[in-house]
Amino acid sequence: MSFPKEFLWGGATAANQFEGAYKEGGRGLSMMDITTAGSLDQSRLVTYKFEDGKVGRGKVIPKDAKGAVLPGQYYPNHIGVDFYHHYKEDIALLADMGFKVFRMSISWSRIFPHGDEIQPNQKGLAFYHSVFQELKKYDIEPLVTISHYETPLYLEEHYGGWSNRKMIDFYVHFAKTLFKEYKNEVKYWLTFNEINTTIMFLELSQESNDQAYQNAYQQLHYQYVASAKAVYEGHQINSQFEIGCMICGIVSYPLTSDPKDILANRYAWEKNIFYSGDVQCKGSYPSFAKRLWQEHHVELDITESDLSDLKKGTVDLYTFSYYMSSVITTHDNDEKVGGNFSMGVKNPYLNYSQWQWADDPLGLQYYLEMIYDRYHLPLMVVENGLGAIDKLEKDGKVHDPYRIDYMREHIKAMEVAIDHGVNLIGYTSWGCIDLVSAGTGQMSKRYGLIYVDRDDQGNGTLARYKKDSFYWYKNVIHSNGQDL
Ligand code: BGP
Repeated sequence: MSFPKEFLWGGATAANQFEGAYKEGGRGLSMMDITTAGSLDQSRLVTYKFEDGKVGRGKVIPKDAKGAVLPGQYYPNHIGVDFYHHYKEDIALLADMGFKVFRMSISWSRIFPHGDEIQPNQKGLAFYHSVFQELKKYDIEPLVTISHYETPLYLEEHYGGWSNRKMIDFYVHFAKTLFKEYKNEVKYWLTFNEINTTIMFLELSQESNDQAYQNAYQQLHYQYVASAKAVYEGHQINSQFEIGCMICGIVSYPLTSDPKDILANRYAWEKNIFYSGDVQCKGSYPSFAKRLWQEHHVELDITESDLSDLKKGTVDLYTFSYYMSSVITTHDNDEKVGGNFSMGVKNPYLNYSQWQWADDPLGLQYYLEMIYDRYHLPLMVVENGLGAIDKLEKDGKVHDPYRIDYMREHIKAMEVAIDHGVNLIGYTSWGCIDLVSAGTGQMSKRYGLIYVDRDDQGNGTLARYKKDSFYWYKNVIHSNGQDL
């Protein structure tokens, strides 16, 4: 049993949680810039109406009567961990660990401040050239997410965001601009981060009525078409590009052997995982889509040319995040799991993190084998890790054996899946450098192998420190996964 020689070991980040410099270099505002700490969980899926009657999805933007974004709120994403000014130092640290790949996203509003311009912001383009050049110095391959949970705020306010078909063109123009600009610097691309969460987390929202499903499925459809057109265009620009989908991979199990639970779990897989994967990997809607739409009386705007675009733009890679599994039941009175983004009922066989995320390495093996069997595409785990509260000791050390244990077991699970025939080509641990948590909007839920001195109130020097997991992961990479 061993990892292939060219296995892509590395780590992952997202611009809105990491980059900071939200007003520098000509960058426009993005939806995430108006997300206050801790508000994302409740507000991520809120559907709201603009004054002109258009329906948008996102947060209710905290504004005063004149329409200015309300001051006095804390916006951790504005600074992130300031990768914008620390990228040289950060990339040197990643290189020290022996990274082969670095997953990052490009901030859309840094390239198109409003989102509907024809000409890109040259300063924005230049920033990412500098990052890619720095990565190249150390032979680190960039893996770029084109849209990681952010759209320019202007597009939300003036077009209603993804409820509007026009978004397809704005997105494709953005993607094409990146493909042309970086065609010799970037080979691996992901179109949308965790595209399936639009549907997956809808039931957690207070507004999960038929109208919310109607909006969510429609927005998803436009995103699928946008993704497929981008894949197609990308291949015209550089046939060597490897362009993937990115799915939030939460394995679910039935709680009991009651056939009703078995069926409910199967339906959960279809809605949460297979719906998006099938469209993006197979190029058409699966047969069960009809049932899902009927369930909520959904009627979609889907044209003939959309269907042909979906066919022409299937992805080259299936990538996904994996943190936890969940349990589905039709029975009442079972203990519900709380915590950010976790759902279902408690699994008595598993341990839970402080945020109630079930620690389940076997679930990763299960997912890898299930998905590979379904699509036969190369797979990549592009997010995995343990969110925990870390302590910076006086001597500048951070002892995080819990993180090492978590990663070790998940890496072992990947190795078994590879041994069972799965074509897994890479692994990027989430938040390899501490960053702002998406779910809690705070710094204190940390994933990094590198500690960043910054707290939930925004205090701290932003200095970087190597955690114990840094040295451990360095060894894992050096031994190509043998020394765990
Ligand atoms: C995924 C997102 C990431 C990331 C991660 C951890 O859903 O793609 O952006 O943040 O989850 O979640 P959290 O930050 O809530 O712990």
